[in-house]
Amino acid sequence: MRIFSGIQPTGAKHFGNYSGGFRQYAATQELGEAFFCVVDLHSITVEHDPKDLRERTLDLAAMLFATGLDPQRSTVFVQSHVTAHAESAWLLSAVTSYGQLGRMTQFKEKGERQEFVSAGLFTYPILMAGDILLYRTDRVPIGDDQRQHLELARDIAERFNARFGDTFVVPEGVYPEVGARIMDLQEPTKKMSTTGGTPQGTILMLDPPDVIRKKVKSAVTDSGSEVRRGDDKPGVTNLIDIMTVATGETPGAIEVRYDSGGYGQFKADVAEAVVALLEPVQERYRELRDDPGELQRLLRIGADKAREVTAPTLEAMYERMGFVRLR
Ligand code: AQP
Repeated sequence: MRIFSGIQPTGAKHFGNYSGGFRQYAATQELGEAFFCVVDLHSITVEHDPKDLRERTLDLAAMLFATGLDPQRSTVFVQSHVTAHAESAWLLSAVTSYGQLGRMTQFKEKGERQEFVSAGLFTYPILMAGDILLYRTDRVPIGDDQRQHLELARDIAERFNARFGDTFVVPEGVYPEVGARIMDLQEPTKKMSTTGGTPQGTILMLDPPDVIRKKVKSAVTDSGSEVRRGDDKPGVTNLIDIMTVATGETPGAIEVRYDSGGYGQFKADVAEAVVALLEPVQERYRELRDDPGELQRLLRIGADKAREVTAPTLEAMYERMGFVRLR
């Protein structure tokens, strides 16, 4: 079984990315042949600083290993090192509907927040479809916010297969049972996010313990004092989900434990659970981030493997679409 997922080197990564991304990557790498990609080409769809992109790309690569990706098991690489990604996006644009792209929620939401809305922000899901389809991917571990883009990738695969012959596997999304959408601590009806969230409501992967404690302590909770999940309790539901992600306990077990205890102790324990999870990750991250030679070495191995695997798929796309190939 083939597994693929990508993560953007935009901004500082947060606990939502951990829940829908990093931890799922580490878990799914056990299930088959896994590819995880730092999707730097996606990061230029909103305004970016070149120096920042360079640093963030290496930061994120280090974070992928620090959160448990094993270079012996998984192929970890940077998207722009494998030119098949950009090429496939152009070819797939021929089988992508303009109307469907315009209905993408992320485009609408991010577009509203930008002064300059780039064409890349609009065509981004085609690049993402190429990322996934090039690997003939069976499973894509992602968070709930990427569901619509994955559906689009499936439509693109089906349309290409129908028009040009069976080329792509139609991939399935893998979403966590709990924590597929971690919410902003200050605005628990909005997802925790790099570009759209509140700074105080976003737990960063590299936040020091005291900052994490402060953010969790000041999280917005709901009226009443029961610790239980429910549509009427978005703030508490989110904190229970965060604790579930951090400890591996079930939400039910957490509800029972804090049954009538009020929010104070509960919040303090959620914060400690997150600190206990992230402290060792931060330590491994620093070690690797301080060793750029080793990072380069690992990323080169990943890029070589990714090029090798994607070359036949890209070649089949060109062939089937009617391009003359040099022999
Ligand atoms: N709040 C979230 N809860 C659960 N999963 C989430 N993901 C993102 N936010 C949450 C998942 O993290 C993975 C990597 O995301 P990304 O960095 O590639 O892209 P993104 O979805 O654009 O991330 P952000 O940080 O939320 O940025 P904004 O809001 O600016 O777009 C993906 O699998 C994603 O589902």
